Amino acid sequence: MPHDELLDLARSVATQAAELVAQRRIGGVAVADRKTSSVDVVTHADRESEQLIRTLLADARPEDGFLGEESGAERGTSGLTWVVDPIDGTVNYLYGIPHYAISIAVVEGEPEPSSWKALAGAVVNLGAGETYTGTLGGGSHLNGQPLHVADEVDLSEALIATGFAYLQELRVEQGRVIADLLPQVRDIRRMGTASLDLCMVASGRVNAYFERSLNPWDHAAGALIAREAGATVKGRGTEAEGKDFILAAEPAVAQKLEAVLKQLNA
Ligand code: LIP
Repeated sequence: MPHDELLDLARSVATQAAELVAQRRIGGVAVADRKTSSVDVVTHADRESEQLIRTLLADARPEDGFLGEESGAERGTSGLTWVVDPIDGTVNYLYGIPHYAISIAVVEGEPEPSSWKALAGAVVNLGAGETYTGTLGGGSHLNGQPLHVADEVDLSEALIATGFAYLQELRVEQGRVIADLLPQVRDIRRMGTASLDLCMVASGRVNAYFERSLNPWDHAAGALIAREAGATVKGRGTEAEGKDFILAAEPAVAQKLEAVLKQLNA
């Protein structure tokens, strides 16, 4: 199937899930469960959204595999896997901050970020009326308009986005890194939705983004969108439960930030 058709499916399914999730927010949201720590929450809407996405994708492409935040992995036979975050930015969603997204990517190869190739991805932020899309070799777009990363800047003039893990030991480490990095850059943002942080690198709204301890569904679509907009996207596996470190920025900024983060043992 051509990448454009895969993208059409990703966008359509993500939009339907975004509508469901917005509907479920009316009247407020309650925590359904806690996951890796007391601050890592899941709502009923996360589960409903994933169920809807899973059903729609299975109806359209029954041979493909699936990897979702809430319901886990299922191997397919086609060599393609859909990697899904049914609500990225669940904490924002819980509090009614309109900065959360449905993130859907389709990848080729093993459903493991170090060995897969993302073919198409859509990140839908209904609150902002924004749909980010990307296809391998086809560029990335925001509501149909082509995206490009910001120009090179000195780190002292770079606006950097980051995020924090749910595990408290890691947060202590992340706080230390932020304290050392803050005086060296223009400012730091923690917006709470990794897929949108990557899309913001793609649109030039921030100069760079880095985060430790992400899961594949947090970055599968956003990393493709950022890369297709001209960003260098670097990831490495870490010892922490197979979670990822990711850094995305205009190539020269990425190099400078990577060097500083290395010095800080980030
Ligand atoms: C969350 C992110 C957030 C990041 C957290 C977490 P969730 O995803 O998008 O920005 O800092 O590490 O992964 O749990 O809302 O899907």
